[in-house]
Amino acid sequence: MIGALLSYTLHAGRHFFFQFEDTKGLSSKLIYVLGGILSQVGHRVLDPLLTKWKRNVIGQRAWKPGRKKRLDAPVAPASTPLSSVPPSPELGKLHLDVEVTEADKQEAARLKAQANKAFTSHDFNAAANLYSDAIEKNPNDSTLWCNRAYTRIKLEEYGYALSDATRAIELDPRYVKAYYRRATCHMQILKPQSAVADFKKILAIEPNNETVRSQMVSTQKLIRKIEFEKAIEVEGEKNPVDRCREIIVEGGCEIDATYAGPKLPQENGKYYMTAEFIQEMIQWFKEGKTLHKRYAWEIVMGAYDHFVKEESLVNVDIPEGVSVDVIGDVHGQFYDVLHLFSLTGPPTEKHYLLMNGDLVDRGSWSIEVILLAFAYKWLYPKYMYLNRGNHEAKDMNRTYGFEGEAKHKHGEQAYKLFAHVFTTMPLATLLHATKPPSPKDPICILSPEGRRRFFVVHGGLFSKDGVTLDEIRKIDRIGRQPGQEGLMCELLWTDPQQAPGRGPSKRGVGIAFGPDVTQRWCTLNGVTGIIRSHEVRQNGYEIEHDGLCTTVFSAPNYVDQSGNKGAFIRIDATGKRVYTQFEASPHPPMKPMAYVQGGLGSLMMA
Ligand SMILES: [Mn+2]
Repeated sequence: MIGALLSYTLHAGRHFFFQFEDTKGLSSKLIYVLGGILSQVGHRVLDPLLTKWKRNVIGQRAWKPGRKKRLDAPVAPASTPLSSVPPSPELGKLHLDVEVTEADKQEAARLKAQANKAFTSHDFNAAANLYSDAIEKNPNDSTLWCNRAYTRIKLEEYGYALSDATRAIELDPRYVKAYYRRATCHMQILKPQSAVADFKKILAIEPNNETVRSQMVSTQKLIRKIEFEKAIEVEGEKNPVDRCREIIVEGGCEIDATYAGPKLPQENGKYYMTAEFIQEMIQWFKEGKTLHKRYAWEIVMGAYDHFVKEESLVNVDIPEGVSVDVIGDVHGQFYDVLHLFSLTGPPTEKHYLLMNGDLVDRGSWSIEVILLAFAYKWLYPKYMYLNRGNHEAKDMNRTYGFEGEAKHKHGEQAYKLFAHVFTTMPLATLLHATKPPSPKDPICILSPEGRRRFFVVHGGLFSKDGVTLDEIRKIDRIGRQPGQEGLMCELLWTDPQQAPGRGPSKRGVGIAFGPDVTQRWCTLNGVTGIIRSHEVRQNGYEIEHDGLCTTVFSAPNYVDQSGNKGAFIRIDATGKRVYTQFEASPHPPMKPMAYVQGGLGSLMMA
């Protein structure tokens, strides 16, 4: 125990010294060097002890979310999430003086070449596995760690990637690319201050690296902006919906004569939505044009009026003769959404649509996608449903493009309106079959009325057992951001894992939940299965946790490089599920994240 504490203190100490180094000056440099030496000694002496202690005392005990997470720390084998990527080997095996035979070095080099090839052909899962095999053979090679970090960035496993990049830096403290990868991870998990620290390290090694210098300056600007916005929030700004209505009453947002796009009809001085307008709007969008700002506001407020009436968990019955299509992340891929809607059909009284969050960010037609979805919500509130995703959130929109795009296309106030209305979107939807399952169907968990029902949510389940549907229904969501913990954060952020129990998140936010967690939760709540999105799946969908947890993802060839299919799930009145896959559609030549502010798009695309 004492050993563990000491090692931890030294580790923390070194982090402190690393921070210290950023504030120039000889004395701090000296302290930093001393800190480094102390920490290395500490690691060498204490780590074997620590590892031993962990094996003996902790054994196979599962990781618990309450325990402090250390992204760069080793994790006991039973606690690591089995995602697409195997976990990092334990720290105990990774001392810097590991003896590697010539034969192992050669084998590692061979595996690395294969991994590089897989990476180039965008098979990131295969690449990550091959780098892991190479690391097994030669854990002293910092390039293997750095390359695997990059691969894991591509897989959006930023928590894992951060730990790999840190390892590469430990092996080679002058490894510029490793600092760059780590800075990327820090940006992705919304820790720009830490990214700046890494940029500074790079500039200390390469003072003439202008790309990094300009990225650092942009990031520092971003930090100031975040602080400025926080200050305003504290002062308490008016609800953006009320503010927009005020501006409209004051005549501050009228349609000018030069506007040549589709026009919303009016009755008694109030705009209303029609199916014809939606068709004209789609056509207008395909011509690369934007709606008048006023119409954008009206559509967002039209959807808002329905969202605010919905509970945080929405109940939707599927009557006889009706089906519901569940759609996963679409991430601003408007041309794929048009293709998808041609497969699902529009929402009607016989056919509902449920979009399961992450409609915006990444793709550069996020405005087109969200306005289309909101227009349908306004027109058909009982046939069109939307759940909030982790990207319907301010901090994500700032980083992943939607904020920049919304301001570019419709201005500052429109973005504020979107940001607020996102907080009114429900967090989950419970789809109830109204007919009993056929006696021939396999036995499954049923509702108290003996019907199949599905819990549809963007991320997944919780860091604790026993959460009831009622608790979810009562979550106070309006005006709130998901944050870093709590039920709302977990609904929007968590991922399933193959190993039982719970594990740390590969993303660095939320947790991972195992098949037993899903089983217990579904049994407790009489839920036949969870349908969630949030993660790319090569086939567009994947049935996991013994059929109780299904992932559906609807952005084919995600960010123009994942090569995955998209899918949607159709559910009928008996709760039968049918899966449909689709391929990516061509789109005009515009890159994902084109609107990320301050020229940070290239960094975020890494
Ligand atoms: Mn997501």
